[in-house]
Amino acid sequence: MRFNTPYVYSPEELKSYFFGVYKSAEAKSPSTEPGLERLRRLEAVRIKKSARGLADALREMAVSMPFVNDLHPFYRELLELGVGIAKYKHALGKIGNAAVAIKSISGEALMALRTAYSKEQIYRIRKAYIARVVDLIEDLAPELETAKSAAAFLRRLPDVDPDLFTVVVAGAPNVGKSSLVGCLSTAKPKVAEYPFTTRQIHVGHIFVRGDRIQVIDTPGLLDRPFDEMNKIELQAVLALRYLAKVVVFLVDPTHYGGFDLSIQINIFNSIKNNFNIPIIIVINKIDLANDDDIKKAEELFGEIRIRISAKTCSGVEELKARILEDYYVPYMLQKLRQIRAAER
Ligand SMILES: Nc1nc2c(ncn2[C@@H]2O[C@H](COP(=O)(O)OP(=O)(O)OP(=O)(O)O)[C@@H](O)[C@H]2O)c(=O)[nH]1
Ligand SMILES: [Mg+2]
Repeated sequence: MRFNTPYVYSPEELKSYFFGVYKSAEAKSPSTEPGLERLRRLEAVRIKKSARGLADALREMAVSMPFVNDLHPFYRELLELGVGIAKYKHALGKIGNAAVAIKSISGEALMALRTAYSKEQIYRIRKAYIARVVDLIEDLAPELETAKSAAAFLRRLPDVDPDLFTVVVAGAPNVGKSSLVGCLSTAKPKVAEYPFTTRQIHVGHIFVRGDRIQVIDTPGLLDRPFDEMNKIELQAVLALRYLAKVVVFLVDPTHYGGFDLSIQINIFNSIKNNFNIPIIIVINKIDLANDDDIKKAEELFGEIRIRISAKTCSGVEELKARILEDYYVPYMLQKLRQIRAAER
């Protein structure tokens, strides 16, 4: 899902927009009208137009941002991680309320204007109106800042469709997850010889006759409890919790990746014990691993039937076939059965 977020103005931009509308407003009055009436009429038009313009801009910002309750839990939790839901709601609420407050400020000014009996009094009303509006805009600075960073954050989020059948590739850092996702799907994520290369979720697709399977590359997981994970690791956890229909757990049996098999098995056990999702264990870097490495990994992880090299993509076709035959097709058949049963 791609988020359309509005342009979020800074306090300075809002002020200059407000003054621009205020100054450009004109009022037609008959040439016979006395000066005081002419001034009153002009001032009333300026107040009305500037207040309406500002209120519309504020309301538009507040209502064009995604509503938290409409978000899929995956995106809701990402927003919680990246911005904080309470902070987000508070900011949009305050911006929306400011739109209402502008109307009452202008209403009061217009009321006072009606009974003003001198030019000086009209100038005082104008000054007080402008000062209150400027205060209100300046008071919104932290909330506008939050809304601006939330909009940027939402625009950067991966384009995930939570309804598609999804394969999540997970494992320790540097085991070859991004390389595998590159072999398996349309995505071409960044691959590098150092750990923590992938810092956010990346999405690719496998096209199967008229349908798509979503493949998700995740940041590497470390062997530690969920409550000690950083925001980057937690994105992998969210993909597992909300999107995965099957997990490809990638194991690096060599010493080159930098994460020992004892660490990798703990990460595997943590996924197995905390998520109720089928896991395919895949052993990677077989072009580099020696027989001893592979034997050790097999003993530790139990029956490993798929060995690949994500560097050359060898063995990946077999993995793809397993995903399709063992998980995707049964899942789709089950879904079809449910639809038929519901129609009966
Ligand atoms: N020889 C060999 N190298 C591999 C293989 N798979 C990945 N690599 C190398 O291992 C390094 C890490 O690969 P990535 O695909 O970036 O690993 P990752 O798991 O996505 O790493 P993070 O995103 O940092 O967690 C790169 O230098 C890859 O070229 C493989 O099958 N054989
Ligand atoms: Mg990676």
